[in-house]
Amino acid sequence: MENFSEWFHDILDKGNIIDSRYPIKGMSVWLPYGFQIRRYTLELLKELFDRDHEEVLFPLLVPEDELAKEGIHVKGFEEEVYWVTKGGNKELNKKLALRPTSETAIYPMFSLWIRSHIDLPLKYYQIVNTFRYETKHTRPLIRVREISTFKEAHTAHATKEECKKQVEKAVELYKEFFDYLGIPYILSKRPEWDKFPGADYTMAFDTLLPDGKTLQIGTVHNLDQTFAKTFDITFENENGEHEYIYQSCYGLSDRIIASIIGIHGNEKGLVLPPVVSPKHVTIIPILFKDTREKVLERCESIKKELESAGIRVDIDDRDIRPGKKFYDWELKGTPLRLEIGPKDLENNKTFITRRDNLEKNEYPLDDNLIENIKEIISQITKDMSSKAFKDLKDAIVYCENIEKIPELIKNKKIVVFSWDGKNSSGEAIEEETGYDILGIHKELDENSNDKCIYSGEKAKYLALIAKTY
Ligand code: PR8
Repeated sequence: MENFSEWFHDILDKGNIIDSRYPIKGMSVWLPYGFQIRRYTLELLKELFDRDHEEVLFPLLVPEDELAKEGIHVKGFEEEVYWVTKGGNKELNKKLALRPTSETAIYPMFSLWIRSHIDLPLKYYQIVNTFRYETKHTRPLIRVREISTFKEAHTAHATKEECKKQVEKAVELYKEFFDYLGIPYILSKRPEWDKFPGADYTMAFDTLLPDGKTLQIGTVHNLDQTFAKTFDITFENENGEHEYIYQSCYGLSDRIIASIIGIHGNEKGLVLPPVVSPKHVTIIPILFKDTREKVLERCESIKKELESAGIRVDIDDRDIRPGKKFYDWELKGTPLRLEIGPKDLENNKTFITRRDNLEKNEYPLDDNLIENIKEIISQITKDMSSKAFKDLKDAIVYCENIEKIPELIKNKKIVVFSWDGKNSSGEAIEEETGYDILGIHKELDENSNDKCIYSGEKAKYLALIAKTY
C-alpha cells in the first residue's frame, strides 16, 4: 500500500464505515456497515469484561468544581475540554464540562458508595462517547474530537498489591481482546512525561500501521491513592480503621476499529477478523434462467443450516454479474465466499474462497459443511493474527548508535535501545532523533553491561522509540 492515509480515507468511504464530512472537525457519522463492525467489536469486549466487571452509565456532563479538584489531572486535560456554559439563554452558575474521560464524574460517586472492605474490590466499566478538543491534526477513528466508543473501566481495591495485580489482569484482558482481532501489539511502560495525568504509572499498548507509524491502542493506569485522596474515597478495614482505596483505570477507543481496518486491509479492500465481521460467509449463487429457482432454494437451505450453527450468512442474489459480486465481497472483507451453481448441485460440492489469502478450495456439500466452515473460520483468525504479529516483530530492531535511529525509523522500524532511565537523557534522545520514546519495554538485568545510548552510563532499561500518531 503506497499511500496509507489515502487508502484509509478511501476505504472508510467505499466500505460504508463512516462519513467524515460531518460539519464539525474531528467528528464523524457511523454508517450501517461500520456500525455493525462497531457493534460486534463492542460485544466481544463486553463479553470479556462481563466475566468480572459490571457495566454502568454515568452522565456526559461534569461540573467544573469536580473536574478541577484533581490538580495534575485537570492540568493534563485543561486545553482539551469542551464547556457547556449556557442553558437556553441563561448563563449557568457552574460551567459543565463534556467528559474528556470520566474519573471526575465517577469518583465522587465512589466516595458515596464505598463504605467498607466488603464493598471492595469494585470493578465497573462503561462504553460512552467522550470529547477531547485535540489540537494535533485530526484523523477519522485515529485522532478524533468525539471518541464515540470510549471503553473505560474503573476499579477500586483495598490494597496496593491488589491494585497492581488488577493492572496486570487488565493487561491480560486487553491482550486476549487484541488476539481475537488479530491486532499485534507491543507493551511498554510510558515514560514519566507521557503517563496519564494523575497516574502513578501507565502501561500502554502500541500497534504498527502500514505507514510505519505506531498507534497507541490502549492504556492501563495505576492511579494508586491519588484520586482517592482528592475525592476522599475511604473504606473501613477489618480492624475498623479508615483507609484510602487504591485505584486503576483502563481505556480503549475508536482506534481499535482503525487498527482492524488498517492492519488487515489491502488494495482489494477490507479483510475483517471473523469475530467482528457483519457476515462470516457470503453465498454467491451462480444463476441461469432454468436452474435459478433450484439453486436459490439450495442456497437458502444452506444459509439456514449455517445460521443454526451461529454462522452469519448472506446470500448475494442481486441481478448482476458474479464478477461484480466477488469484487464487492472482497471490498467488504467477509471472511468466506461460497459459490453455488447448477453444476455444483449436481456434483454436491462448492468452492470456498478465503478473503485473507484468496485461497480457493472445493468442499463437499454434505453434513460436514458446518464443521468445515467453522474450522476455516478459526484458521483465518489464527492466520490473520500470526501474519500481523510477524509484520510487527519484523519491524522491531535493536540499535546501539543514536545517529542511526532516524534512518531506521524512516524505514518504518520501531527501534529498541538501551537507556539509563533518566528523564534528562530521555528528553535529549527525543530531541536529538526527532522521534518519541514509547516507553520501557524491559528492565535490564543488574549484571547487564549495556550502556545508555545517550549518556554512555549503565543502562537500566531497553526502551522503544518510533514515529507515532
Ligand atoms: C484514559 N481514563 O482516559 P487515555 N482519538 C482516538 N482515540 C484516543 C484519543 C483521540 N483523540 N485520545 C485517546 N485515545 C483513562 C483510561 C479512563 C480510561 C485512546 O486513558 O487518555 C488511546 O488509545 O490513555 C488511549 O490509550 C485510550 O483512548 C484511553 O485514553
